[in-house]
Amino acid sequence: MSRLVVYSNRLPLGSSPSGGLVVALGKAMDRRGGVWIGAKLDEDETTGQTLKSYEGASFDRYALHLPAEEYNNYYLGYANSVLWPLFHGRADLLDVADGQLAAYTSVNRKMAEASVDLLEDDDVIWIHDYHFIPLAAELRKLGVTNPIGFFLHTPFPSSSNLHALSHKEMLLDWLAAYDLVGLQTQRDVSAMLEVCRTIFGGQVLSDGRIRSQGQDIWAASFPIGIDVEKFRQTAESQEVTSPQIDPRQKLLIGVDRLDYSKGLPHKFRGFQRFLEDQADDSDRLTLLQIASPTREDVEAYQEIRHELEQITGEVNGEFAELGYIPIQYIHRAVPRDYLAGLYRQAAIGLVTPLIDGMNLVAKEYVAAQDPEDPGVLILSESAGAAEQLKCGALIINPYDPTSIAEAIRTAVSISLEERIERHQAMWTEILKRNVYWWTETFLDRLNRNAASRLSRDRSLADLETALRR
Ligand code: GDG
Repeated sequence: MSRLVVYSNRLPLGSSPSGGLVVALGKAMDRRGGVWIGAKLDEDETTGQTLKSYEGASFDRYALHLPAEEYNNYYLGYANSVLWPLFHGRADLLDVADGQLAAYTSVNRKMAEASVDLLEDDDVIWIHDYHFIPLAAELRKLGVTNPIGFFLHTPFPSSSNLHALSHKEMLLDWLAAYDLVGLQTQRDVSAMLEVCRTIFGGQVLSDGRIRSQGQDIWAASFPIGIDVEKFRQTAESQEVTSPQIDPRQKLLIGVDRLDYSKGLPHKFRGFQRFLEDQADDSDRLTLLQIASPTREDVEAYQEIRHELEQITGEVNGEFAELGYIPIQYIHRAVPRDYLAGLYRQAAIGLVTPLIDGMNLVAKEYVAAQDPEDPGVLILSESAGAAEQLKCGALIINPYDPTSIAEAIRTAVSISLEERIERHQAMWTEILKRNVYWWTETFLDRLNRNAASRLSRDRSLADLETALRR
């Protein structure tokens, strides 16, 4: 088996809680081994742009250390104040400033230059997420001919959103340098086709490639998954050790990074509507929301935090009683094992992003349930996970508080038989397409695409030689 070399901005260094990318990829790397290369703010600014190795994992880890100004322009700037809002349909939150794009492209170039000597001839390279879209093009410039795949963890932007991006034509050159572009869902594949057609004048070839302005992009959807069995075991074993919830209260659980794409204020408003409409309080429902801090140096994230604190105060002020607090809002990360146990105790999983590439929390909630007495998943139609989990989840429109309130009402009244049926359907789906399925199907397709590129290149070279003779 070829060695796998993975690139992503974030590395699993154990210092702070992980987002979805690190959680999923960490599982795949633990099982398969290989090399994982990330980027990092050089806190003491002594190491410059060197690639520093980190021992202590079952795979090799390296981080490109970047000086503060460049890191901030690349990470907080272009990646998280331009690409992230744009890819999540929030062109209104774009915060464009001089130097961001230059830092983004130069970090990608430096990453290629700093890591190229680590690469071996039969390595398979897998680059992750919007921080490193140009990386394959930079590696190709340095003569790398290995299979290179890309996976976008966010949604692919619609053409109307992409219009807001200056220099958008670069995206085509960047994506065309890959042998495979992996997207989360069919929705994203359709968005990419639309962008290629309307912005780049492209068309789909008979073998599925998208050809635009003489360049080809291979794209397909590979819904990311979790280690379902392992998560179920953790949830089972945590049933007793994670913090116990008052059994007289039914628990709704929400677990999200405190990001504006996750629809947290909308979730709270939906719960507020449910409380307002509740005819009697025979069912005491508590919403436990774990909202781990993220990207706090970006202004839009400070605003969402204030908004959420304000709504929490409003709802609790109106509906709390002695011994009952409707919303428990925790702006802190909790240990992963505890999370698993909390999911299992919760009668309802409330996942309401306004838009989300996939949403692993929805899958974790399903995996953690007791199959003989499972809870109900309420899921936004705009989460990528809805494509797979609509078979068992109650699907809501996150913009409509009434839709959320009605789903909560339905969830508390669903019979045990129906809960088991819904859970079984979702369980079967997440088990079939778990995180290992995701890795293997992506890499298998990547290797096949790269082999056909190399054979096309060889035929072309042979033809040229023959013509020259
Ligand atoms: C991106 C895409 C896509 C959350 N709070 C805590 C904690 N978490 C863990 C969850 C879950 C992960 O973080 C979050 O994953 P999501 O998928 O829900 O969301 P993003 O971080 O936005 O991930 C997303 C994903 O990449 C993978 O492709 O699904 O659409 O946006 O695993 O459990 N973990 C711990 N404490 C917390 O407080 N330990």
